[in-house]
Amino acid sequence: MTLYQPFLDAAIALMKNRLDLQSYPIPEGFELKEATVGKGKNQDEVVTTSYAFSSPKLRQIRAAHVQGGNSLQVLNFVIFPQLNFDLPFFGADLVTLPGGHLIALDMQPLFGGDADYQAKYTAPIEQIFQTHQPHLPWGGDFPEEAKQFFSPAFLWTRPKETEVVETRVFAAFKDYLSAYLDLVDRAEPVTDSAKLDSILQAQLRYLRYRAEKDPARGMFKRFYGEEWTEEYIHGFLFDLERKLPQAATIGK
Ligand code: DBV
Repeated sequence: MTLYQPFLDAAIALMKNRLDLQSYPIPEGFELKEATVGKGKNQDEVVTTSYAFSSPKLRQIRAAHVQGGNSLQVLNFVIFPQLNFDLPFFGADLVTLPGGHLIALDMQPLFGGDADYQAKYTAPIEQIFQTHQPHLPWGGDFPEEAKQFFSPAFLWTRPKETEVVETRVFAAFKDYLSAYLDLVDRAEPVTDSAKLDSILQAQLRYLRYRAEKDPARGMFKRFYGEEWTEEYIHGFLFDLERKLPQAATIGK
């Protein structure tokens, strides 16, 4: 069992329990992708598998799981709400590279600068953040321009020990996802057209940033080539623009 498989299994089990989960299409050629990397005894298979679902309030729930041996494991898991809800995104970037572990876990705000919004969506997870943060210290340097996309409950950490990932990070991941599903339960659809437009603009801002700055782009290009990588990023990982305008008609 690889490092992040239990995270993926737990997330899917929890969501099956709590959501009316439907399947979401994964473009052909992206469900499973393999490459052989390295030479001689450093040779390894890198396998990337993709998962996707939707629910009545959540437009796309998707995960990319990269498995390439002990020093290359990634689970990137993001939930994009329907455009008629002002819910934050659920964002988890769990990364293990030869240099160590890098963990980003958050409910990423649509309107990071808005105090009322932060109160509505960060206050409910403040307690969970306080529980986990002492064991998962701040991971340091962080792209300045990315800050607007994170909440005050952002867990950003670089654990030295794999055991910390297996225990503390795993616990935090399950707590954050469970708290997110509580927010989803309570969420009411937005009907005001100005508000709907601001949600659409905020989703596009987030999505364009992530697609443009995807830190995995270099890795994917090396493994699977440029064409596959760009199509994976824009056609699956961050697909909202491709899904417009249908996605924007929901609730209207
Ligand atoms: N990151 C993704 C996707 C990945 C992925 C879709 C499927 O958004 C993996 C794979 N993240 C990934 C990898 C690395 C990072 C790093 C492979 C290591 C890159 C490398 O060192 O070569 C949070 N992820 C990071 C970093 C941050 C994040 C801050 C360090 C980047 C750096 O050092 O430049 N998650 C990431 C992020 C946002 C987010 C920037 C912004 C909204 O949600």
